[in-house]
Amino acid sequence: MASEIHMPGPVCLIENTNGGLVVNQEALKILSAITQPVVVVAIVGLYRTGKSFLMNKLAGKRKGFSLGSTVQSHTKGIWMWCVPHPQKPNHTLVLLDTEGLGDVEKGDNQNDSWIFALAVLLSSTFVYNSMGTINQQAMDQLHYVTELTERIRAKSSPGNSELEDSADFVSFFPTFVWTLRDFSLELEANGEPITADEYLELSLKLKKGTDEKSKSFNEPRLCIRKFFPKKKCFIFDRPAPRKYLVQLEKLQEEDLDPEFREQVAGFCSYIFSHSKAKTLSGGIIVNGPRLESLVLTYVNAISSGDLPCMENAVLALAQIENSAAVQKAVAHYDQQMGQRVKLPTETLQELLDLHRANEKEAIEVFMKNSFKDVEQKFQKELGAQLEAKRDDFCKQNMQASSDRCMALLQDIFGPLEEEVKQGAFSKPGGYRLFIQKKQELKNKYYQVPRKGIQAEDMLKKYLESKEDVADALLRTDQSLSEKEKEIEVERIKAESAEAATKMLEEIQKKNQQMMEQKEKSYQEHVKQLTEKMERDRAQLLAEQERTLALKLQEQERLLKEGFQNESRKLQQEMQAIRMRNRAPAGVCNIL
Ligand SMILES: Nc1nc2c(ncn2[C@@H]2O[C@H](COP(=O)(O)OP(=O)(O)OP(=O)(O)O)[C@@H](O)[C@H]2O)c(=O)[nH]1
Ligand SMILES: [Mg+2]
Repeated sequence: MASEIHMPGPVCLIENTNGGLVVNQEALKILSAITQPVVVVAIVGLYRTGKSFLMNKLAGKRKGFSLGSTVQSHTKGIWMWCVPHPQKPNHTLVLLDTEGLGDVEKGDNQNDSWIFALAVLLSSTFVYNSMGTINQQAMDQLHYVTELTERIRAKSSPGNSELEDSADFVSFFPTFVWTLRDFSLELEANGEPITADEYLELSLKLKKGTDEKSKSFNEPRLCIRKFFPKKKCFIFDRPAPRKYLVQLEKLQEEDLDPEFREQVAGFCSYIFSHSKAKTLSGGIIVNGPRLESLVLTYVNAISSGDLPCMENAVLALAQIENSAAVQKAVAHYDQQMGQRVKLPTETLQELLDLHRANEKEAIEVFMKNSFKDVEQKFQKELGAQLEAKRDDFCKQNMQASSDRCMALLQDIFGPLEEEVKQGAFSKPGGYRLFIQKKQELKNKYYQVPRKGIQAEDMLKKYLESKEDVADALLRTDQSLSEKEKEIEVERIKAESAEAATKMLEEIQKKNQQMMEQKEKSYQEHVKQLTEKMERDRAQLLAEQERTLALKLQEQERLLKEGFQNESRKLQQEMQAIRMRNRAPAGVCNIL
């Protein structure tokens, strides 16, 4: 089991210095060590509205994110606190506290927009915090939502229309939670009590009319409804009498207003039980290193003047992970081959069969650990590496066989060579005796197992190198007639021609086996790729179905409220999503 994170306090994740956003390396290092899926909760809102205080509650601590007690904005940039998830085992809760929006002293709201956009991009639950009721002022402050289309791109392809692009937001965007602080009204509509969620829905109702006023009234509401189909609202009483507010964190829990404490408990309980692990398109569950990569890609894009693009961030992540997946797959192959293969193998087929079994496993490891492998760049790389490894094994196998055969030949024929040297066969009838002895030793050689694929070749070469010895014995053997010697010479010639043919056949067979293996490797790659593409497609379709269902709900609501135009726009977005649902690309020419 992965060890639990222990961070005594928050650290700055993204610094906001002199108008620029800079990623803090210390925070990245912390993220890189979190192997568990992360539930990312970000809070955003006007400055001095108790955001840091509420985030500390989520961390289960009285102190942590630093609070300010003056009217000046306090938190700068984006701060991060990773804690073990209080309810989901093996998950880490990542709390992101952001710099308050709208501080007039800063005078630059460029950065505010980026902080808002980054919080949306990085979180799985996005908490928007404001003071008092949802009035027009609160809505106006949410103009950042309307700017999101200018701040974020979903798809990287330049041909993507803005319509199509924002249609994709929904599937990538976090759940929206609105927290209303110092809420002093009764939750009622037409004299009936209503829930906070109903209050939010009512507040998001559109106004009829085409005049500028109605348009600016409707715009943020439409955007929230469109981008965040999943919404939730929490109201909070004032936590303590005014004079204590500046030193809230010094107060004991029981000194806080009981209603407020209950509301905080309700909010925390909802977040803990409902906030999901951050998930990217394609069902990719984000862990620490993945969140690290997202932070880097988005901040780099913003710093270099580009729009952060969700698809690019996933692709950048894929590059890192697919490259690691190739290494993991190759390491698996190496380890398995190391364990299972004993060189030399009896036959080439034996080695190729082992290669094939381990290659299959290696491709499986790659498929499990890779995603969005554009044009199969990394799979091809894996294929090339495995092929090189296979060739290397074949070479090693040959060498091991040659070495073993060489030693064996020395062992078996050594004594015969010695006898020849001592003249044991230099006598009448010696030649026949020599041939008989040689045949016996050949049989002995054949009987030794696991000589490997070079057995014939090495024997042939050895015997060829000793041909002149046999030749000399034949020529000098006085017991044989000239005729008999001629017949013997012919027999030797025929024997060696037969051996040459056999060798040639062997080579052809080996080539054939290698060709067949290459074809099988290719088929294995294609098979596993096809299966993965089918799984990915099913996942994509399921994702799109969920998105479409959410959009349909909203579209029907708009229609019911009498906003035909808006409803039609949404319908067009849905159409754009469906259009993309074309048949998957064939696999055959991909690899
Ligand atoms: N009235 C009121 N004050 C609160 C509440 N929660 C916290 N405070 C106080 O408001 C002040 C600001 O709280 P912070 O949590 O620092 O607010 P913030 O939104 O993080 O502020 P910035 O970081 O500047 O954006 C502190 O003195 C808190 O004690 C609340 O619910 N209502
Ligand atoms: Mg703060």
